[in-house]
This record gives sequence, structure tokens and C-alpha cells, in this order.
Amino acid sequence: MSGIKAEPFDFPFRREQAALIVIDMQRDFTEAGGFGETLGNDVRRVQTIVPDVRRLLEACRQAGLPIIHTMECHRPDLSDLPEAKRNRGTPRLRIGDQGPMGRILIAGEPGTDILPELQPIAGEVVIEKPGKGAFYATDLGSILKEKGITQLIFAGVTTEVCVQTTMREANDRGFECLLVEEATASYFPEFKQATLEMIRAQGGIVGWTAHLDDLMEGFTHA
Ligand code: C5J
Repeated sequence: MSGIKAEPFDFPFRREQAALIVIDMQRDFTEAGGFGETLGNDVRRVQTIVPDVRRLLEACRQAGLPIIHTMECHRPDLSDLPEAKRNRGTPRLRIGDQGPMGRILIAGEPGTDILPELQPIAGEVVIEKPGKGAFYATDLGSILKEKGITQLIFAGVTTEVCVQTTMREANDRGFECLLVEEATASYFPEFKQATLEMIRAQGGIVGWTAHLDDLMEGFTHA
């Protein structure tokens, strides 16, 4: 075990038991015409993290950590899309509607894909998830168990929605969770800040937060 500089205190990193989970770095959340923009968000706010997510991905690959990518998406027949989710709010296009990058948040459509810079490579796990949390209605729990993973390093979008929901699900399942500050973003910068603070408050009630450089430095000593 080796400690990685983090908040609220050093993260007890165990390389053999750790994995990286990259949440929803999809065109639908980061590009014009996708789901995020149809909800009225400025997607430029989340595009800025792509180079740091890539640095993190490459560092974890080099460190030999298992990598898991998630994608929020639904079946083409919408059988896994609750009415309550489809009908929420007043977006310009709803999930399943035809948009400029194909049907919004539907598996297999171009807009649902992971960004080209962050594409999974052979051997990496891709989880398609219908909810905000990556454990709900997926095989993620059993995949992590089979690999002997007990620690999860988190990146992705959006900080307060799918990243935080999955971190809380993981925390309740007994995983030690660390969120990399430069590798996560929200359409609302104040929500990102609040999420970082609520994760590490009360002695790390949900987990740890760390800066990317400190994590990468920690990898060299582990
Ligand atoms: C949202 C996500 N924000 N990936 N999804 O609807 O955070």
C-alpha cells in the first residue's frame, strides 16, 4: 500500500485492487446537438477536461489498472427508458428523438459514442447504463468482484449527476472511491465545487478527491 496525496487525507492506494472508471465521456454530453445541449446546457464547459481525462487514462493504462468506461444510453425500442425519464423537463429533443448525431442517447448511435480521444482499447470494459448510477441495471458489480477490485478512481461527466451517483453507489457497496478534480466537469461550475466538497466532507463520507499530478506522482511510488 502507498499513500497518494488527497483530501481529506492520503488515499491508501493498492495498485492490485484499483481500477479507473471513466463516466459517460460521450458526444451526447460534450458536443453541440447532443443530449446535454438539448437540455439547455453550454457544452463547452465540459469539453475542457478532455486532455486531462486522456492523461489520466494513459497513466492508468501504463500503471496496469483495469479500465472501465460507462455510457448512458437506452435500447432502440426504449424498453429500458422509464416514462418519467423521457418526459422530464422541456428539452428541445427527448431521449430517442432524431438529432444531428442520430437518435439522442440510444445505443449504437454516433452521438452516444465515447469521444474519439478517449475511446476504449482492447480489453477495457464498456458498461452501457440506463440510469445515472453505473451499478443500476448493469453487470458492473459482478465485473468488479470478479477482478478483485476494491478501489475506484473516478473521472467523467457530469460531476454532480452520473459521477456522484455512481460514487455514492460504489461507496455503499464498500469501494474506496477517489475523484480526480481535473478529470471531471459539470455544466455548472458551482455544482462541481459543491460536489467535491460534499464527497470529502465529514472525514471522506463518500470518498476522496485528488489532483491529477498528485495521483500520477503517487503511481510512480506504488
Ligand atoms: C446527465 C450524466 N447529466 N452523465 N448524465 O444526465 O451526468
